[in-house]
Amino acid sequence: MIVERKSGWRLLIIGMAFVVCLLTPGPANAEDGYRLWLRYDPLRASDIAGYKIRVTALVIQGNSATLAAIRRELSDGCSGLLGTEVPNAADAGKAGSVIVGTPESSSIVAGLKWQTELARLGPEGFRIRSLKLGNHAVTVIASNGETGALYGAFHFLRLMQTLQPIDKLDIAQKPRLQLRMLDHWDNLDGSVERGYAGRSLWNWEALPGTVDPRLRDYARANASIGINGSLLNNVNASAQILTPEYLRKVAAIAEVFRPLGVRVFLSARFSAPMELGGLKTADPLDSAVAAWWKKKADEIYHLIPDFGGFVVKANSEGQPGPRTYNRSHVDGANMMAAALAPHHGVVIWRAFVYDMRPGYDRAGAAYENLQPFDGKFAANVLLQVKNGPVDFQPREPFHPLFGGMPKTQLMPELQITQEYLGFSNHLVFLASMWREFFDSDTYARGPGSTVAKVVDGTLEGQHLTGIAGVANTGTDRNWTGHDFLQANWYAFGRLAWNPDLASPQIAGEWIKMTFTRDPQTIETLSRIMIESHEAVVDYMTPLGLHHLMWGGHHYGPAPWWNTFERDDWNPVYYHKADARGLGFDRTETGSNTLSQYHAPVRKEFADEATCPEKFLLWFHHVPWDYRMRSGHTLWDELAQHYQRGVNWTRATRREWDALAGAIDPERHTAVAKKLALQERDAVWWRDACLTYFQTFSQRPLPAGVEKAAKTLEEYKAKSLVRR
Ligand code: GCW
Repeated sequence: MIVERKSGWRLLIIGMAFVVCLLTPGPANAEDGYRLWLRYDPLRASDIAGYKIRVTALVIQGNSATLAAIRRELSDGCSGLLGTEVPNAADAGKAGSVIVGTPESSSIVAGLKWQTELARLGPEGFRIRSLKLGNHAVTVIASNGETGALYGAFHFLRLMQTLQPIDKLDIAQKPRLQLRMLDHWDNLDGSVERGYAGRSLWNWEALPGTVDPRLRDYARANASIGINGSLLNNVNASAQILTPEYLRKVAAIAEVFRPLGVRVFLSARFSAPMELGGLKTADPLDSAVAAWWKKKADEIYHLIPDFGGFVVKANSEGQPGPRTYNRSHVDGANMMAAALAPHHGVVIWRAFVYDMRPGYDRAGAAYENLQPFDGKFAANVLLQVKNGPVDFQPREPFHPLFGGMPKTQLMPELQITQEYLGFSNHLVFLASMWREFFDSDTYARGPGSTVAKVVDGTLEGQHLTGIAGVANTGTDRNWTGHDFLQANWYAFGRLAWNPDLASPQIAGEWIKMTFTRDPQTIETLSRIMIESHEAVVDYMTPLGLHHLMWGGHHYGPAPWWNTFERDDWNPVYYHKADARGLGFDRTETGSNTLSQYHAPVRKEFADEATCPEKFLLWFHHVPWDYRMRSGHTLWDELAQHYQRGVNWTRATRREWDALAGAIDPERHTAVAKKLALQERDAVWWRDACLTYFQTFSQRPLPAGVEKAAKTLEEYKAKSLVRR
């Protein structure tokens, strides 16, 4: 009997499950994160009412591939969000028509006589206005360029996705930066350097014959946030990418990206003329070398007329470069720039140069190597500088080259992939970190000379501007490994478009488009995201500590590490813990690389009393008993920061668990698993770091800070890498 009853229940459960399956969308719509923030599921009836009368037909005249992409996106987007088919129409004969185009593609747009305004906004800017055509209330999305019209279309969709009114629109926008690029550190064998979301998206073996349809979705996602360039291969480059065989593959990718406004760039190995051309040298002043690059550029542009240009990592971490031939960075960059100039291509020269010298400070190396060349680079060269002077640490002060090279076009390089921030396991919203960077005042031209103004060209009147983000994408179904880290791709694009956007705004938009429109849940998620960066800094590298991570993989803590052949790859080089205290003295009594900043910044950072405590140990070696502003000793405060970081991961897990009913089960479970890893790692960071630093401080842990579960020897024994 019991058995029978059980099977009766089982049948009922199976029956119910079947009904549930019929009612819920099938695998194509499964909440696996694939759709990113471009989810066009129907809005609630109450939200739609105002939209429906404003969006009754799509009027997109003309026939180019970009116009077709606009038509498809708006049709999918509007029909999806409004839960009803929004038809295409040939003319604006209906109230609620949404008209999109350029003065060339659309007679309606041309008839509006917006030429002056559209010219001011440029080919990527757009104007969106609600107006009357005849007797009909319509919406016009116009640009001088089709890419601008595409961006306008995405903006319009975003307004509805984020529940903004669309009845009285009067919007004019243009990107503040010209080159808005994702840099992929993808190798030709499909692996991704510092990639934590699967393999490379480019399937080189299948190309050019087969192009994965996913590449179109990648380009769409980029276009939706205004990203207009993609560096396809690792800056630790193989020359092979420049062979005719590979260039054809690159051209096939470029074909797919082009309608969506994304141009391709390639990392060029400086020694390619030797490896591919059989030359005996890659000396940039050798005429055969220059001729080789010129020919190569011609060949590339023949295949890819809108090719963006080269990114070059030269004389950095073992890569070849002009210094190998006793030539300067300028010699190298300008020689390559001359090859690209006739085609309007650019050279993006990386400033990540830090040849070890005994007793030197790595944080000052890029400035020492590059700053003397200010004003010497050709007009089509940009110098790509990481946000901080060391290397994408959880927190760094801004790089002193920003504000230090007024006559050079500087292009920040941010890292979206989380090499030093817990890979794709840790929830960290990087917009807060980037905000801090953009808002930093360089004082290059007095107060208010923020990094944002250096970068967007307004401070020094630069003509060519740009920004790059090292991508966190891969073949994982949800693109970024962790559902929340899609937000960093999104935030990068939004900030590249407008470096003044506030992080809560970006977080809010993203949450509404990606997870939920429930106000209470938005508030919780937004708070978690905004708090996350400080929390990660707390449990990894508080108070200006940096570079404490394990080995070559950079996951987990190893402050004791001192066995790499290069001093400046060892954590002990950076924290300098001893019986007296902790931190790197970069003031006059130490390396004095603080002198690379302008006087007001230098003065503020040089004095322990005025140095922001978040940078204290970056610039100073501070005694363990030093009194912090809170009144606590350095040691106690350090320990409290570590504990605070751990507490945050626990509180966040609880909050996330409580949202079980508010988030779809698939992504809720996936994120919950990641948060468990994050707590585990935070505890590990706290315990390993404090146990180790305690051997120097010789002080007890303050009240409220938990004791480590293991001995220092045990922490040292094993690195833990989980992806
Ligand atoms: O952050 C470091 C990474 C290297 C990287 C290098 C760089 C591509 O550990 O993996 O190499 O920076 O930016 O060149």
